[in-house]
Amino acid sequence: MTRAQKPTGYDAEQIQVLKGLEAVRRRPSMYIGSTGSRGLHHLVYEVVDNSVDEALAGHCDRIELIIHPDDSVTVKDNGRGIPVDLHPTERIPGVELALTVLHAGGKFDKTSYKVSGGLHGVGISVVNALSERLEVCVDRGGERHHMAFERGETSKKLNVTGRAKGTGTIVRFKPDSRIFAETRLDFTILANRLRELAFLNKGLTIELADERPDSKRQEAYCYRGGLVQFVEWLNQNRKPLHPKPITIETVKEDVDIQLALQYDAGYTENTLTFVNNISTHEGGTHLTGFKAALTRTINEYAKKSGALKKADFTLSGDDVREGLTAVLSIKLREPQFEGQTKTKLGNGEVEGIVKSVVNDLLGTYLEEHPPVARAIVEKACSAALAREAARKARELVRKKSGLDGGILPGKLADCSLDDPTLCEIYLVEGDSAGGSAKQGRDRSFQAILPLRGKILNVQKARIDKILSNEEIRTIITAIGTNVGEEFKVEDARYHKIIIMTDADVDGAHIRTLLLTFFYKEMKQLIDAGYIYIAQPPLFRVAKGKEEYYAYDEAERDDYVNRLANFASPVASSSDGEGASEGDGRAGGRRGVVIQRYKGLGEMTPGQLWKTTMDPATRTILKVEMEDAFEASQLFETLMGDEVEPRRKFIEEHARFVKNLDV
Ligand code: 0RA
Repeated sequence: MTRAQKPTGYDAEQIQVLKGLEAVRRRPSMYIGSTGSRGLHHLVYEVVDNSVDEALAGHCDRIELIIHPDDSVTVKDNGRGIPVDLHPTERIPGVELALTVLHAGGKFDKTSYKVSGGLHGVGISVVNALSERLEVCVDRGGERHHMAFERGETSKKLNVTGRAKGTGTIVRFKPDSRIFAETRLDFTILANRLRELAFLNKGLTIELADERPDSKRQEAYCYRGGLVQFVEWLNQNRKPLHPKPITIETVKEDVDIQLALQYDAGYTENTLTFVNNISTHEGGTHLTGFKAALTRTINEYAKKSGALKKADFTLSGDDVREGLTAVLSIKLREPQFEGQTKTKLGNGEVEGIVKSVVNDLLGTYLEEHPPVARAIVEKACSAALAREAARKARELVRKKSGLDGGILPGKLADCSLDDPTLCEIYLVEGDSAGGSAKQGRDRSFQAILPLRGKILNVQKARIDKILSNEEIRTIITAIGTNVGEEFKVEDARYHKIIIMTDADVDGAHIRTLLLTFFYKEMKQLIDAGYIYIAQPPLFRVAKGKEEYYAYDEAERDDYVNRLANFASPVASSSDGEGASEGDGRAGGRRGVVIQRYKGLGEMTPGQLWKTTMDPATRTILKVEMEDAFEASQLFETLMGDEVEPRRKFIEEHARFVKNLDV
């Protein structure tokens, strides 16, 4: 709307206002993304962001949140307070303007770092429009001012309710249950974002109190160390290569740049980037500049220090980011957000600015800290060597594979059919179980590959090491797809790859390792639904010629009771071993025999077929990868240095396999 058309009377102004907020109520998703949980929490972020803007402008160092029992939220800050005087051209109080006019937030103050675009920064009026009720208190000029709204419409005009000591703003709002299907806020979701904000804004105190009776709790975040503490927090479960994160803080051409980074002994990269406190998941020009500078600076140091003298290669970006945890947070005046989810920074000028700053300051840092620099360069060089070795190993696998005219592994008992859609391969733990499986199988469509326990050693290895492991190479060759860049899902020789391990800790270990390997190097096999886990029984319960196989203790006890002709139930001891057997086999109650299978090898070929391999009667679990992010987190746990989370994961292993009857 141009100036000339703009209505000038107060009433006309009000009509425009109501139209604006009505538009928000009619199509809330346009403004807050969704009316689900994300949108609901977004309302809180919107209000908090306004307080953080005050902090960024240097006028606020404390923000308090309260989640009330009625699902309303209070956000309180000690900033300057939203202006209460009449706006010179709009002729309504500033606070009313901010709460009733779309995008009015920036109209007062163009000097601070404000957000434009993205989901954030839509303005506090959107929160008002989507709240059953909203109340605002402003302490300013020695007075407390109050105003209230219902579904965006003024219910109590601005008035002075008393005296005020300092300055600040309190906003309390209750998300509208007519708009949001669920109005219950999640403490953890809010806590994570508020903690992140506290890391990103050094020295800012953020308190969160939950006053709902069923989830009463309180947390406070304040980090004097800012991003350094953020990186330390991210790295809490890792082994750092150098004791303190490297940090850069500067302002160049009006762009505030903060960076903290630390390397650990692992192989994964974890770089988080933010623009004006908003996470830029999709990266953008700031990330590009940072990566370019990191690669350049480390290569330069490596050359100067002589580490790369003999080697005739340069360190790649992947090499210098192996084991890196970094947080890059920049603030600038007019960010442009692009990409699918508007989380990619588009401002072209930022790339060069970040690049030159990181080049300069990281270069200086490395010069001044030779031990840290050496550790990083060494790490990157070893990553480069590993990458080269991995390439060669993959080549080797390719050359040895059937496709290149090579031979299939000698240990593989292949099936006779050629059609991969009909064929299955069992990866079987141990030679003895492998032998039973070979004898018990239907050789027309079932192939057997026995594995030895050795592969356990590669659990924490890099890919070149993994590929130098013979068992792994045998698996790859048998499956026929190759790995890494040469992987081709259409070359799979079997459309069911069934992991069959003992039901003990070693078995779980081997299964975990194989899944980790498939996840890292042959992910598409999981996507394609080709990976399965066999379900051998744990018990055989028999009386005379009648026999049953049980897959857990409860089932075992059922069968025992059935066979004992409904005699008194068999007592279960607390270790879960149940009935009366000693070392696995014993005469139970009234002639009932319970056999506990300690390993697959204890089953006869006939039993193995009947219980675990016959498609007509077996159960196999398909390995699913519904949520790649969560999966990678789980695998991170498995591959990481900490033992405890890994042990826990193995115990809860069933979480990422889904029951599927085939
Ligand atoms: C516009 C201008 C000024 C402050 C604010 C808005 C402001 C908004 C919110 C929202 C929550 N807390 C807030 N605190 C401040 C600056 C006014 C001045 O110059 O004093």
